[in-house]
Amino acid sequence: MKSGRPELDAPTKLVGFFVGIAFLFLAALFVGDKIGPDAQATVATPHGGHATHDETAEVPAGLQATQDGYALELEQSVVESGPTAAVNFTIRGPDGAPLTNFDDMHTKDLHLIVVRRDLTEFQHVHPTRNASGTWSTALDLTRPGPYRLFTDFTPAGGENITLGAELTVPGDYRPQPPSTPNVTSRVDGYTVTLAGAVTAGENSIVSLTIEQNGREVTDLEPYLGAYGHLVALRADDLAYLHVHPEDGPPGPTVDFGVDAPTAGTYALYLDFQHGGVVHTAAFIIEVQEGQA
Ligand SMILES: [Cu+2]
Repeated sequence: MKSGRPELDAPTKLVGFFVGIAFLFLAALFVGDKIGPDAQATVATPHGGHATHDETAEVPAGLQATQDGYALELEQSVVESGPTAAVNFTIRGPDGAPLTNFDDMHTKDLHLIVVRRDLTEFQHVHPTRNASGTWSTALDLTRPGPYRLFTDFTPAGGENITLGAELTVPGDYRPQPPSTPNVTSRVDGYTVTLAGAVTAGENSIVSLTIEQNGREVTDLEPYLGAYGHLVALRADDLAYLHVHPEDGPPGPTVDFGVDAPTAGTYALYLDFQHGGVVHTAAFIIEVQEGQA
């Protein structure tokens, strides 16, 4: 005669085992259902907030040499210092062939923006493309150092895209200390004043007022289809922002819509044409945190 706790017979143990497995399986399904899609849908942003998956998928422009099947290939990533340094590159399309069909953007097929890493050199040029799809230009690379090149273009029938690539000019590089914010820029006898706060995550309007010898300039000449062209870069990583010129008179004030993805320090470069010459005014601004 047995005493104490009765032992289960073998079939009962087996049933218990299968019930247990089934329970674990269901529990796993339940947990997976709870954390799976939600965990994917919510991704932490660099500043600790949360955004939907779709929003974080939109990486700022200019940080990649390859994006959406398009690739920027520099013929040389090291170029000797000089005032008219030859730079050649190719944009390859999703089929791997050099891209030769572009949609006109601000009157050009492609805009090449060149900055030195310490933000003290800026060039905006329009290279020429040969029949095989190779783009060529001459850059003023007198000052050695690391440079970033941005190609801003729209494939025919496609979306605007900005690819970025690194270029090094060997030599004695003495990076300038980070600039402090400035809303006044003096260039070639002009004084350009920036007004308007930029808020992260919003389309913010900045107004640039141009004076020459203390008098407001009201006869700006069209440049790239507007009375000015503005480039905005995030100082930390040289992310390239979307900037849209607003319609307005030929001075003294030109407005732009700026989309800054995050708070922090940004460099702004305004190209404007007056007296048949293109001038560039440079600014450093602090973008403020948006409403979460
Ligand atoms: Cu351009």
